Parts: sequence; structure tokens; C-alpha cells
Amino acid sequence: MASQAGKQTKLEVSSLAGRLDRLLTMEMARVTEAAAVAAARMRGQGDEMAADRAAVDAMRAELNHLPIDGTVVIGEGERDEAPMLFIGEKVGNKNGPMVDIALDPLEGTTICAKNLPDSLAVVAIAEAGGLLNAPDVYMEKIAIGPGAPPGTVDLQRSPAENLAALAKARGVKVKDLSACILDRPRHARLIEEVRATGAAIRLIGDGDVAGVIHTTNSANTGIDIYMGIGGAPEGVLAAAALRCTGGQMQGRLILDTPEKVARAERMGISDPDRIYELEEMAAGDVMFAATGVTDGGLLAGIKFRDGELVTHTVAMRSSTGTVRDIRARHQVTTKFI
Ligand code: VTB
Repeated sequence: MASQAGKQTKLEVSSLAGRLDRLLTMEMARVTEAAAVAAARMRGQGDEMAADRAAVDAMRAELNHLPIDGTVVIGEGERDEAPMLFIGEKVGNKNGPMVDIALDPLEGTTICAKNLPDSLAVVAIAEAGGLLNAPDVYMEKIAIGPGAPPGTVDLQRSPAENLAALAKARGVKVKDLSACILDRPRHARLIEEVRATGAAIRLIGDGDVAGVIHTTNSANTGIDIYMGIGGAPEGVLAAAALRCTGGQMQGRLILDTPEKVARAERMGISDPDRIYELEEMAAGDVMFAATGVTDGGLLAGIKFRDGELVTHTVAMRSSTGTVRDIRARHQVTTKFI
């Protein structure tokens, strides 16, 4: 019986890899488009909660059309703190494979509330068991784009050592590099150390999913490396994106209280100091989609025009490495109002 069940899972997984993910990648774009449009109505309104709620409602409705038997593993929070899209919630119409879902209907609620750059609606899908079940704690992260030799950056090395290794790999000087870091008091020392090397820094207010993804296209974004401590859920989402684009990333959960260690243990994490490699945060076949809510370096924000609206989405999958840049003009129907 057990081996029968094992076979079944393998079959499902191979069909996900071979067929369904082609369709799902495009369907995921619809999911993030809907969430982004809903949130965009709230841009600059100063109401983070309302913007998030609008995005959550829209994303959930769209997710339930997908032909998947999905479980949210990275969501709006744990069951008792989030009314919808909580960790463990089942989504999809069940006519499809079992998959893990990581989502953030509005990554950068504050950015959206102030209408600043790079707030996104984001979803990632992986084979069941493929995404790290991270608790909602902080994660120390380091990420670079594709093309450098494996192991070029490492959380166990100093910022100066990592920057020197990246500069060497790219054939540039350290002072030619640009690091993206969240503007937080906890990063005072990191910022000082990076400044001492002569590298440039882009301090961002929020939005480190975009911050990490920026490293994969440094020619356009001007960001070569992401460093510092942000949310662990955002870390898993960014890892899913990097699995598709190529690049390197490591993450270490910050489990600095017994309560956090216990929460992580309940999610199956036994070593609180473990450094997760990219493939350990997002394993197997992975798909990722993000739609811009506000204008940013990664994606344009939603544009409302007379009778239509324009969305800008990136949709990608790891099995082929295809990165689709999708600009869509939608007729304004009741669906989007
Ligand atoms: C970061 C940021 C996110 O959470 O992950 C941040 O990139 C971490 O938390 O956009 P703090 O704000 O406590 O530093 C977000 O701001 C999203 O909540």
C-alpha cells in the first residue's frame, strides 16, 4: 500500500513538471494581476490594512480557480492571526496536483500606502514539500544574480569578504558594486561595513522581495547584491524567484527567543542556526509570478486609463528558466472594479 502511494506521488510530480506548470505559470499571472489591481486602488491612501485586505480578497478568489490541490505554506500569517490565506489553508479547485503555495498579496503594504516604488503582488508554487515552511520571523539573507561561481557569497563571511568575492567574480572593483539593504536601525553595523569598502548602497524602506530579485538584473536595476535581515516569508518568496532566474542566495532564520525556537520546531525546523541554501528554501519545480502595484525598478505599477487598465507582470518557472515579462491591457469590467 505504501509503495503504491509513493508511486502515485511520483506520477503527480512528473505531470506537474511535464505539463501543468506550463499552464499554471500563465494562470498565476492572473492571480497576481487581480491582487495588484485591487491594491492599486488604495495607493497613497495611507491605509495599509485596507490595501492589504483588498489584495488578499482578490488573490484568494483567483487562486481558487486554479486547477490545483494547494496548501498555503507561506501566507498572511498563522491560522489564529489571519482570516484568510493563512498557513495551512487549502486553495485551488482540487482538480490537480498537490502543491505548496507561498504568497504575499501585497508585498510592501507601507510602500503602497505611500505610493513609493516596488510594491508587488506575489505568488510562488512548488511541488508539495518544495517550499521551506518558515515561521513569520526575521531571516538574514544574502543574494546575488546569476553568472558567478558557486559559493561566491556566504553568510558566514564578512560583508567585505563577500563584496570582494563578488567583485572578483564580476571582474570589477568593489567600489563599482551596489548593495541593497533595508533601511533599519538593526543594519547600522552592516551599512558601516559596506560603506567602508567603498561599495554603493541603496537603502530601501520596505520590499525586500523586489530587493533580492533586483540582483538578477543588475544591468537595469543597478543592484548587485542584497544583504541584511528581512522577513522570512519574503525570503522564501525571493528564493522561489531566484530558482527560476538563476542566482545565489542563503538564508538564516533569526530565532532569538525560546518562543520563536518553539514555533520553528512546530514547523519542523530543529536546527535554529541552520543556513539554508537556495535549493533548500525552494526545491524541485518552482513557478513564480509578481505584478507591480506601484511603479518600481522591477515592474511598472498598475495604470488606470479610460476604459482599460494596464498590468505589468513577471511570470517564470524553474524547469525551463523562462522569464516572461507580461504587459496586459484589460478592459475594465466588473471583475476589476
Ligand atoms: C521586510 C520588507 C517587507 O517586512 O521583509 C520587512 O522587505 C521586515 O520587517 O516589505 P520589518 O519591517 O520589521 O523590518 C516588510 O516590510 C513587509 O512586511
